[in-house]
Amino acid sequence: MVQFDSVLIFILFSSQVSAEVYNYSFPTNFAFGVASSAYQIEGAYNEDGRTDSIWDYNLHEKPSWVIDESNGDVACDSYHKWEEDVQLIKELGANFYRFSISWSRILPSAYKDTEVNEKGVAYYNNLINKLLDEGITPMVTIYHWDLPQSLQENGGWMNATIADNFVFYAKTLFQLFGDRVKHWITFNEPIEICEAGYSSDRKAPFLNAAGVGGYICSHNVLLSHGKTYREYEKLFKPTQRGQIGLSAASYWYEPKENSGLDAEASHRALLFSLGWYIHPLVKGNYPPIMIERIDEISKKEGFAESRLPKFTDSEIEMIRGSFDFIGLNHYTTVQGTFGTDFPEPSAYFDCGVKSSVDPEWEVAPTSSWLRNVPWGLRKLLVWIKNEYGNPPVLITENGWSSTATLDDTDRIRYINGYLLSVLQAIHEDGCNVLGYTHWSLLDNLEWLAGYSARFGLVDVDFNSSNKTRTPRKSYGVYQEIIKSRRINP
Ligand code: GBH
Repeated sequence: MVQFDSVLIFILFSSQVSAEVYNYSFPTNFAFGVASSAYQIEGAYNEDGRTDSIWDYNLHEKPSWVIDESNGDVACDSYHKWEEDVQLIKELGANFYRFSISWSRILPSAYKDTEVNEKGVAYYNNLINKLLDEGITPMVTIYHWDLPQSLQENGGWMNATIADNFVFYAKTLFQLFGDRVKHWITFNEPIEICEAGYSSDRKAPFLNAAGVGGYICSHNVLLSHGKTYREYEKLFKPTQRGQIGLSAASYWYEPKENSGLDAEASHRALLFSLGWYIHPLVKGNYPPIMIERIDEISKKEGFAESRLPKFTDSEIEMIRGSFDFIGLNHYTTVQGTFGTDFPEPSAYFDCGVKSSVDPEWEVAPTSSWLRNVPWGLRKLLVWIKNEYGNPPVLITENGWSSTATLDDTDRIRYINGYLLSVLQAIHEDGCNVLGYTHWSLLDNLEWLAGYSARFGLVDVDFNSSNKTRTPRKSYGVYQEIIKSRRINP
């Protein structure tokens, strides 16, 4: 049986990748990292002057938002256990650590021109300095979904004045840490911040304004990003010489049937998701197909103006080229086909593409949306290359959710497959891929899925008072990949 299984796996696998792929190695300048985010790991939610974010506020108000009614009050307790985290990253051999900074720890009053909280600053200074001491490059996400609640009370990302507050916060970080931090990501996954947070109730602040909220929020996020990039360029880059990008999330959309129609549908879905954010950064404005369709559908629905806000010419100039690298968070693949069976108004109806999955694709035991489809990453990288002129892409997240087991062979299969796919994109397709970041170092608060979906290379015992960390099998495999710079067949 074992024999039979491995033969079968070999046949399945070899239909996707050839044996030569195992001879490829990662280019010398290709970097490996691990990622986390503040609310998901830090805990200490009310310590040392930190104020509430929209996640603290909402999960305290209504714990049932989260499957197991858990929240980030303690999480992995990385606010106290950061030295252990750094040690784990060091032993792993990772080149960089991508983490996010909590806005409400640095600026408890959140708004521009308010006071910096020295204790919050000290926490990140200690972390950054320790990473550098250990030879690990710090990479900072400025905003990973934890908007200070006081700003949400003023409309959050629906209010255009948010840009000034965000730029002030970002400049505060450049001033405080930019002498040592050279890699910045303004926003993690605007589509989740906005579509999930403002068009639906899948993420805080659960605004649920379908077809409207996501577009306004995204517009303000893109303007905030562009302004931040230009301020950095003018005031900090000449001396600090760092790089700024934005991390966009995207599925790969595989045409459901091998037909021109499904290919067109899948292409359109990519423009409406990844293109929503990358198109402005590379070309200055939203994808023309988004503008056309949303304008037309809004009109039919009786809206006086398009639900998609418009950039002015000077805003287009500001946003075009506002990146040093494109951050890509990629987890999985879906199949696309045209469809109109959606509520109106909604971004789904505007896009008009239905998605499904191939039941043959291995599904993650603790995340029903996540399937192991390694070739999807390669196709997505090639799509970006063709669509946007082969910009430098840093894979800022990719990962798998296992059960709490230490023997996570499913995650190992996922990592090997996705990294082989990256090797093919580099060596066979000429894609400009700078590095790979595994999500995540530790098991952590998986938003509304609580602590059940475990994304860590390292297991965290959430029942233990000291949140005991234990490396899984996959930790050793990733360690070996980083060391050998290739995939071991
Ligand atoms: C990332 O988002 C996040 O940046 C990170 O914080 C998170 O922990 C990690 O992924 C793992 O999820 O359940 O059908 O509503 C990845 C993009 C898009 C993946 C929304 C989960 C939920 C699908 N996410 N998706 S559903």
